Amino acid sequence: MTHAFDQTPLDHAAVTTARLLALDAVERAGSGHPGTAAALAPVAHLLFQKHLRHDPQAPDWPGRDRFVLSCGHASVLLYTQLFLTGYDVSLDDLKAFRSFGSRTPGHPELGHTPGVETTTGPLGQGFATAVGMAMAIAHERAVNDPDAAPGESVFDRRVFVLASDGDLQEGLSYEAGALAGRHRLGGLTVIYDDNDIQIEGDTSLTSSENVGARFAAQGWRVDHVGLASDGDVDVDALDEVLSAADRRGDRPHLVVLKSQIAWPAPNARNTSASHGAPLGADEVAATRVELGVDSDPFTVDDTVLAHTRTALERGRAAREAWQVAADAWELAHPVAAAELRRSRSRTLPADLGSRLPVFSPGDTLATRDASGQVIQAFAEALPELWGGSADLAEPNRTAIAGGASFLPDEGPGTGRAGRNVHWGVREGAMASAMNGIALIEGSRFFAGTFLVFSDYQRPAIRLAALMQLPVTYLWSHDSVALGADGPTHQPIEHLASLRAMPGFSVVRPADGAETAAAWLAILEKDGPAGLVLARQPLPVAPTPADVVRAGVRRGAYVVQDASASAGGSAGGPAGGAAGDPAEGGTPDVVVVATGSEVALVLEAVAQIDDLAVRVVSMPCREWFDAEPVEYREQVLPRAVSARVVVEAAASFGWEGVAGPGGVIVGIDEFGLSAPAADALRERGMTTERVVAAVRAAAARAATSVAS
Ligand SMILES: Cc1ncc(C[n+]2csc(CCOP(=O)(O)OP(=O)(O)O)c2C)c(N)n1
Ligand SMILES: [Mg+2]
Repeated sequence: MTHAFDQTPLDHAAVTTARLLALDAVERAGSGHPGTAAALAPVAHLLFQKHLRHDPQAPDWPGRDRFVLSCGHASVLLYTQLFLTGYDVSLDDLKAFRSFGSRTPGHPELGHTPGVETTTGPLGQGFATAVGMAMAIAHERAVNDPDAAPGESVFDRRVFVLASDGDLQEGLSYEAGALAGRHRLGGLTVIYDDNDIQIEGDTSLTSSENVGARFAAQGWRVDHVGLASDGDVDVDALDEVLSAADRRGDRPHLVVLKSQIAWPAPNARNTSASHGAPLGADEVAATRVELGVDSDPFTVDDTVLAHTRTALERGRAAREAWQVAADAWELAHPVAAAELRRSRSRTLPADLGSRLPVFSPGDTLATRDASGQVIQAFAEALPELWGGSADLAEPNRTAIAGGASFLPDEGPGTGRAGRNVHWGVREGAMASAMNGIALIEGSRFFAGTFLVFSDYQRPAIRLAALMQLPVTYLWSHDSVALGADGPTHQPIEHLASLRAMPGFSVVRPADGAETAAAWLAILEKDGPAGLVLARQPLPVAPTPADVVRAGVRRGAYVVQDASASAGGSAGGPAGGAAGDPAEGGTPDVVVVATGSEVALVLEAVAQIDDLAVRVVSMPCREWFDAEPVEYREQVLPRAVSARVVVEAAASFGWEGVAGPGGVIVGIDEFGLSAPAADALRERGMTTERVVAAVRAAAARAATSVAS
């Protein structure tokens, strides 16, 4: 038997208050998105007062359900609920909506506002992030509490999403919806605000699809809720379908909810104009009349507030009850509990570094292969490590050997505790969902594809960087050296474009030893990073392991130095360089290379015996830039203007490292279809070109000194 939300007059008053607060906040800010916030106030009230399990005073409580406002433009809808239910968001915060330094920014931003679970605004992202949250929750439950009855585990948490037309028009929602359906993510509920309005007008301008049928075809349970007789959303009917949908459901749930944007504003309702601009004082006043209230802006009646703040008591009670169950689980599962505490606190086992596979000078292997081996080693030590690839697990080397496939339990080799996620050819949804997985906190997750297809992931990478989420991309096939698949598959501009993104680390190791060190550093630094991996075998440089480990962590280090006093005799491996990279004195020329080009450079400079050439490997510019100036000066002395940078990719962005006297050996055109050796030669990745560049840089420096 279902039961409708027993709305009291106080609930109605609370919804009216929420509607008007949203309109008032937008008026005061002079900008914002009032229409949807006003129309959906009853929906948000229903969720925050009844369906969402949350404690406003404990916004980080791990047992809470998650709410994702995918249509982030309606942020004031969320802020209003956060204020009314008793989060650390005040009426003054609502008055400061969209202003500098406020807790109530234009779009919800993680870390800005207690109760905001993820940054949203780029349409489609919140929806796909929520799919990842539901995946991570299902995984965590299966790992830790597989025997609990459905709905009875402390790990059962639900994810609620509000999505708009734009969210579901984005192709990303197709990918993410398909994944949620395939994985039968019962903990996911999406309320689709089917208001037939978007910025340019009626959605019939752009869409004729049956959205509900689309999701049903993807395996979702779909319900439809029409308008109430007065034109408001039918919150009772919504409550019924939410209550009826099995809380322990074995399918994600979409509710196609009819609404009228800006209802009940008498003139603005149902107009696209109400989407993204203040309604105006007259229309807000008319809305007050429509609602039968005669109040000043930002008025909140004490009895209304007392009513909405009953959420505090309910939240506390829910959390305490949950805590009792969580304590019981801990007592019964001490080992798993200790692991969970460790992984949620983002602590790594102290001996992790000693578990890394060792790659020694003389070994030759592709960095993607080295990464694959590191994954196996880490998978043993880190139960929280899981990952997958967008249908490229083999070429990306992302499979965890012996790990099951993350799927509903469908027989041997499957199950939600599975550590290998098969994303299908859905790079975008994989990336967005990885953000959601990271937001559930206990996991360490990696996602693989070819570097060239990072373009499909960029919006999610950007959000990961903005939120500083610990996501790890594994991008293999990192240059024209992937060969005969040709220019469509050969990345050129990707490294530069990814490096241009603030807060994201692009890590391109030179060989197996650097790859192992890079993986460790990525986990230790615990921020958003992409590990860029080569397909072709590469020799491990003759650098001592401790130098590599320390140097990679710092982003750049001297791989080989040359003694200036020796008049250009190559100094050999930088044995003592960890402590004193400048040991060999000031070089004539510094050559900086990343990834596969380090080996190329070492080969090239072996042919130069009349100049003191230092070779610097720079696997991560962002990490190097964060080092103290003294270290950077040691590695790249300002006094040496003769610099060469070598990277088999667009030269764009290297000017700062090369300096005015420097030479950049890059590839500033698309690649070509040819075996690796031919492709490299045709695009100028040759020892001859490197040698010529070193000589040119040295000559330039000599001229500028002379002049
Ligand atoms: C990826 C992306 N493209 C464009 C926008 C700009 N934008 C914000 S809302 C919106 C569409 C509004 O229509 P709808 O999603 O139906 O929201 P409603 O007005 O009904 O709340 C657009 C194009 C955006 N936020 N994200
Ligand atoms: Mg709309």
